[in-house]
Amino acid sequence: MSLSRRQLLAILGGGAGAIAATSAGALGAWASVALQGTPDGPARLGKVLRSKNGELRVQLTVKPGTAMVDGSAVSGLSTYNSEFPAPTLVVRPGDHMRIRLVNNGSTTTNLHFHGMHVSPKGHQDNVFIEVDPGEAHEYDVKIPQDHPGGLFWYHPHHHSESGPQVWSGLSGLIIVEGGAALLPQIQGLRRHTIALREGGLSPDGSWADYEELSTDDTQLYVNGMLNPRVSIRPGETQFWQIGNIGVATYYALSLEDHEFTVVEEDGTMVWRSWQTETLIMPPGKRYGVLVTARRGQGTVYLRQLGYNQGKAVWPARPLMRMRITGEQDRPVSVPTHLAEPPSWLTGPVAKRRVLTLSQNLVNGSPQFYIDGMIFDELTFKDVIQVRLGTTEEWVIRNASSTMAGAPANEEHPFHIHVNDFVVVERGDWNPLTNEISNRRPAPLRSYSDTATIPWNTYMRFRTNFSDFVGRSVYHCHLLYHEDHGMMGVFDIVDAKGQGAGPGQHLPSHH
Ligand SMILES: [Cu+2]
Repeated sequence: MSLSRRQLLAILGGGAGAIAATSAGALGAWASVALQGTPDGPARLGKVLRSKNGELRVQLTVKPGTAMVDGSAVSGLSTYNSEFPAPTLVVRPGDHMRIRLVNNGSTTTNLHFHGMHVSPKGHQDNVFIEVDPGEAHEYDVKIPQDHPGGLFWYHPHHHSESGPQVWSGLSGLIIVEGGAALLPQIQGLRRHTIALREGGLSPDGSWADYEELSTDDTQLYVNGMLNPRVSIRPGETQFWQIGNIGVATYYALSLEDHEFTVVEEDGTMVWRSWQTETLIMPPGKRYGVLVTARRGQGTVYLRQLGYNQGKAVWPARPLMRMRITGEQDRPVSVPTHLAEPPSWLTGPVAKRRVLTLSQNLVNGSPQFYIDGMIFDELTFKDVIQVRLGTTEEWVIRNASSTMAGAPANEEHPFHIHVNDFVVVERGDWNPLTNEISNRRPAPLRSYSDTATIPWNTYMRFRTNFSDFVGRSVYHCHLLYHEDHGMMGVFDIVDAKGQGAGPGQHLPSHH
C-alpha cells in the first residue's frame, strides 16, 4: 500500500501539522495503520476485573482462537478469556489475587506479575511454576499492605515460550490503587490507562506468527486499537498511566506540542517529578504522567517518534489522537518534591557485583548470555545468593557488539523480579579495553524495575532485598533474548540460608 502525502491527508482530513512523518518509510507505515484502524474510536481500556472485599477472584483461561482486535474478529490469537488485550486487573494493597489460570493452549505457561513486590515462592510470583496444556493452577498472591500504588502488568514467564505467548495476546495491565493517583492535586483529574503493545495481521487476515512481521509491518495498538482518541478540554490536566506490555517494541513517545510531567515510574510514585518531551519505553516499562492541554481547540497526536534499538529499527507512527475540545479548564501542577528516597539508598552496601550481557551465533542460531551463561545451562553454582534485608550495588554492562562472533550492537532492557532498583550511574564502557568513560551520575528521583542499557555502556544500580525470601530471575525484557538465554537466577536467603522453596527448580534439573 502506497499513498502520496496528499492522498493521505485527504483520507485523514488532517491539516498541516497533523502528520509530521519525516521519511517515505514512516509515511507508508502510517498509511496502513490509518486504513486498518477503526476511525475515531475512543481509547477505551476494555475489560476490567476489580477486587472485592480484599480479594480478586478470577479465572484467566488461555484461549487459542478468535478475538476482537480493533473492531474486527481476528483468528490465530491466544488470549486470556478471549480479550485483546487481556483484562485489566484492579487491586488494592492488602488484597489477595486468587487467580485460576487454565491452560487451554498448546504450550506450557504460567503467570508473572511484573514489577510487583510480592513473594516469588509457592503459588505467588513463582516463575518456575509450569502449567502444562490442559492443566490449571490456582495462584494466591498476597499483596502487602504497604505495596506501592501504580501501574503493573502480567504475562506468561515460561522460559522459551514467553515471547510467542505474549505476542499472541497474553499480556494485560494491573492497576494497584493508591500512589501518585491519590495525591490531592491528581485525585480529581480525569485518567487514562494506556496499554501499548505490538501485533499485526498476516496477508490472510489472521494474527501474524511470532517474528513474522518486519518492524515496518508491525502495528502498534493502544488498548487493542489502532489510532484511537482521547478528549481533553483546553487547559485541562489529565493523569495518564502508560505501560509497554509488548514483546520487543521500543517506544520514544511524544505528544505533539506538549510535554509530560512524570509522577510515577514502574508502578511507584517518583520522589521528584520531572518534565520531559519524550518518554523512552522499552518492553516492560511504565510511566504515570500529567498531560495539560496547551492549545485551544484541535487535535494533536501521541506518537512513536521511532527508535533504533540496534538490531530493530522501529519506525515513526502516530499512536493516539488527543482531541482538545470544550470549555477552558484550569491546569493542575504538582510540586517537584513528592516523597523521600529510601534510607538504604545512602546506607551501607553489603555486596557489589558486575554482570555482563552478550550474544553470539551458535550453529546459526542466536544465543544471549549473562556472564557467558545461558539460562538453560545454569547450575546451583551460577545462582547469585543475596541476603534478605541487605543493599547491593550491581553494574550491568552491555558488551553485545564485541563478545559476539559477529557485530551485533543491541540495547537490552534489564529487568529484575521482586525488588525495584535505583539507577545511580551510567557511563560508556569499552569491552575491548575495559575502559570506562563519560560517567554520568543518575538523577536520584525514582525506582525502576526495567531499564534499558545501550551497547558499550553500563548501568549501576542499588537495590535492597526486602520482605521476601525465595528464588527468582533477572533478565533482558526483549522476550526473544530472554527465551534464548539472557536470564539469570538469584536466591534471596534469610540469616539461616533459607530461600528457595519447593517447585523452584533450576532449568538444568529438568
Ligand atoms: Cu536483550
